[in-house]
Amino acid sequence: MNIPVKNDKLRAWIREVADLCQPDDIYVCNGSQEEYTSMIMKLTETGIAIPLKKRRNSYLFRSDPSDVARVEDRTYISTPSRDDAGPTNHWIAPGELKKIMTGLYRGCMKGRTMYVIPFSMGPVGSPISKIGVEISDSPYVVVNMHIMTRVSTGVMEMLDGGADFIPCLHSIGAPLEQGQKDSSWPCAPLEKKYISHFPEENLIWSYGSGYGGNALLGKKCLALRIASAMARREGWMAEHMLILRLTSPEGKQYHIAAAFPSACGKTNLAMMQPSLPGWKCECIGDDIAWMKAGPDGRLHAINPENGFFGVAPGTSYKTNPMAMDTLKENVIFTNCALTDDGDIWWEGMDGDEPSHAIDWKGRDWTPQSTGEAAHPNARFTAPASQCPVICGDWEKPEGVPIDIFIFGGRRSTVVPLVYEAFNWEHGVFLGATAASETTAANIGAVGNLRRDPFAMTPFCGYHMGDYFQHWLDMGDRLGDRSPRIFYVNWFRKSDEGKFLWPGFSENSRVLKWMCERVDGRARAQETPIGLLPAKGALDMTGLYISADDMEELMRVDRQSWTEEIPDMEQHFSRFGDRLPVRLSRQLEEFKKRLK
Ligand code: OXD
Ligand code: MN
Repeated sequence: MNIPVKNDKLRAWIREVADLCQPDDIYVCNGSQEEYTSMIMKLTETGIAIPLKKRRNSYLFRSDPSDVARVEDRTYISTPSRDDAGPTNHWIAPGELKKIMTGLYRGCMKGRTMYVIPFSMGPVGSPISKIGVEISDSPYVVVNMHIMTRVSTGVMEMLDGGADFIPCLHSIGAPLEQGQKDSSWPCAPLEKKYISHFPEENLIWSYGSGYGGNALLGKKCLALRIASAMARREGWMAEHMLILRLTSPEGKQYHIAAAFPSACGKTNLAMMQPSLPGWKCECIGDDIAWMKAGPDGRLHAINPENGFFGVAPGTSYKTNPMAMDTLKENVIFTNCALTDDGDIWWEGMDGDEPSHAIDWKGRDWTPQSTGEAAHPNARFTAPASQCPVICGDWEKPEGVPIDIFIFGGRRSTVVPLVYEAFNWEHGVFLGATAASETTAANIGAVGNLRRDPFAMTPFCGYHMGDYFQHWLDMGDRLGDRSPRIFYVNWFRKSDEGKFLWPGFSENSRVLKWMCERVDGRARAQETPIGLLPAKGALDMTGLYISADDMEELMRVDRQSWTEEIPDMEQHFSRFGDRLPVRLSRQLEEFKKRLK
């Protein structure tokens, strides 16, 4: 078989995978518009992609009902020693895992084409970017990778010139026997799904799922799990963070990176439009930040992705108008409902619900139906460049200098609207103990408190205790050029269960206070948990919140915080002797401040 690839390592890997998986064909992707169009045409002809009359060049896909989300229980960090994967990751020894998966991969692409997808995470040629090559037997993966990553002949030229790459092997795990009819979303049963990472070899093997982060391997697998392990080795950071630029009325720019667990409004904040007159917010990324110290000694961030793979339900002109405007054309929708006039629909969209639609399983749906019309994890895949507020510098190879880190979660009680860490080490403590109440998007009972350090629990490619240490080391290295660290909670409720803070564009008031703290202009008051805005320091011009509600939003109740301590201790105890001493000391100091 002639493989049009000059890079020796890549050619050898393609041969090896082809021998194992036995595809009918091999196709090396070039990322062109023609390639995208011809693949979409084929998917449309077979009924797999449904063209949408109301949105130009946009298509709806429906997954198998068993294959609708990331499968954390089948996701492995396979380090030679179990200890190195840590208590937050599933682990199988590399030899054993490779043996199981090699058995599954044998002949798994029979009857299918094997696509070779060369891609760059980050702008092609940026010193922070990395090259990956995904081999996949899913045309749905190819078209999504076209949007979510940079697939191009430029990447192949770099590979031909000898550039190194991260091999990402993916199969849906559904070989076709001769004459066998294909299903519209072939995949393997749950017990055969494996999403495996070999961080010491920079290698990803995924089998059995065609959905999202299980299959688009540039995203969670490469840009977070493998990249976090590389970043630790190489002295940089790969984080589950949005990146935005805020510009003050005077024209001063601030760059903010924020980490929140799922369902806490990350995409909404990334595209937020400030309610405060004269302030401007631009989006650089909505999910992942890669950051390296620049020649100026500051931390510079790039968004390694090229598109948004966002949760559709709940997205509306009210919650995120900029996302809605991003979705007008050139979008892939997955597991949304189809309206009778050829548009998509999901729960929480503006306007009336349709009187009839086809639900995500392809069945008739009316408002009287029992299930949702769109799956709660229905997604849009959209080019980031289409976002009306994408920052002009979002593809700058050197990235943008980060001024502010934000951590947060969803807490109906206890945690105030905003506070600042006393210093970097205390900020790392805040990130390490970050917690959020579970929502319908998480497993387990709704409303349970779950510690999700740095929003990285499902995405850290090594021992979480070592990850905390890496954050401390980065702070030591950055010194007085480190970003300032804040913690926010947009979700505090009154005793009657009403949200106390309006959120969305009003969050600009909180961001403004942070910027003024960076400039040394805003006043703060010291409390046991950190530095809160002093009375009157938060700009409330044009927003009425009663004095009582404001007080509750900012309340630091020693008793409730003291009640959190056992849970924090238990959380820290999971990391054993890999918990940095500096963090156990932080906890002790916190306890003392609460007395
Ligand atoms: C995502 C996630 O899809 O964090 O971004 O689950
Ligand atoms: Mn995410």
